[in-house]
Amino acid sequence: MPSPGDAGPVALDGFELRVLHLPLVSPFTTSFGTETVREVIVVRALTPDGDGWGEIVTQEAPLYSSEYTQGAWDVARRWLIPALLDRARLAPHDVAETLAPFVGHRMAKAGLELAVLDASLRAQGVSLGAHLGAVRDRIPSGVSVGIQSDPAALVEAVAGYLDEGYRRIKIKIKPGRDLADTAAVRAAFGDIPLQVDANSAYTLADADTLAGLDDFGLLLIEQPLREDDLVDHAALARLLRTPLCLDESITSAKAAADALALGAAAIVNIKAGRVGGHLEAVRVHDLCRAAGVPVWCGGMLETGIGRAANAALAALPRFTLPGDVSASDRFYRRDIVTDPIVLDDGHVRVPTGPGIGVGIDGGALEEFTVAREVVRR
Ligand code: OSB
Ligand code: MG
Repeated sequence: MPSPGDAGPVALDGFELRVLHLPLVSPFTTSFGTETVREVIVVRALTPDGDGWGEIVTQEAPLYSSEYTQGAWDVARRWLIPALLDRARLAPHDVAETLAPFVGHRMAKAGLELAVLDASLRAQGVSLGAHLGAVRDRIPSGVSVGIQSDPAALVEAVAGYLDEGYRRIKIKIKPGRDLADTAAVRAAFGDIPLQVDANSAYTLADADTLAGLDDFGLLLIEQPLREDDLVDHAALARLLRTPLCLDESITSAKAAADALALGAAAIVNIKAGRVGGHLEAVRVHDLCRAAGVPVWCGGMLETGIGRAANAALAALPRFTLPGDVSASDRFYRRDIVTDPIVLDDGHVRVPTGPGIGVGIDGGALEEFTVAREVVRR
């Protein structure tokens, strides 16, 4: 059922998919591995009234989630896109429902939905921020810092980001690289807004180590346990003073409601890709807002396309903590948009142009494309 705020339908001629390889300015190491190149899928919705752009935020390997580039590529071209092209006209709010019979593959669905949403909003001259309910024109910017060779190198990396003006530091941790790394950052920089992200690297048996993090006055501990471990997260939460925040576990608004009901999270990281799209992300936001739970906007090393869309999402009212919406140059020397997001006084601007509000740099897009396919109706 359409509601008054819904974006109008588009006539879909087809979709273009591209796999991009973007070199990172420095390696990014998490508990699940090191990346030096960002592999990502860019989606272009083709309509008679203009193109729309989206990004499928999968990574090359299924290490953060079960989704990965070639799986997303296959399910998009074999199943998801044909289902969307079956509809003569399609409104953005009908994308998720049309794709609902296909289990999982939320990042692939989110990238397709964003492309349709962008095409629709560009045709209507409405910005994504305005459409989603943004209440700010700029947002405070946090940065996610990968695991470095040792705590001294981590301190040096964090110093650089603080100098640039980032308003909140998140450091990645894993077993053996947790307490000393966190202590080093606290000792070097005092009372800065600081949080840690474990990307599911621990079990409940590590509760004593994780309780050791209570000494550092962190804003939160992000996803210490596995994606499915909601009950264990709830048990862990009772053993810690530091608030637990879930990332991987929050795969939908329903999953968020369940996590909150269980006491598995006091704070929620919202990523549109992980929950199947920006419209579902707004539903996660709305239910957290109703429950009095703070949220912040996570990131997946997005290109300028997904980064612009993240900035729009992060401008909603309950995004009260700085998110991982950093400047494009934190990851990339050259972006694929004409107006990459920059850091200004520790903030990033919420785009105001139609749709995601950024233009595509065709030359850069070509430079980084390693595979391309067009699926037409
Ligand atoms: O867990 O938040 C995460 C990057 C890839 C996969 C998972 C995560 C991350 C980050 C980087 O932390 C966030 C960013 O885009 O800046
Ligand atoms: Mg995370």
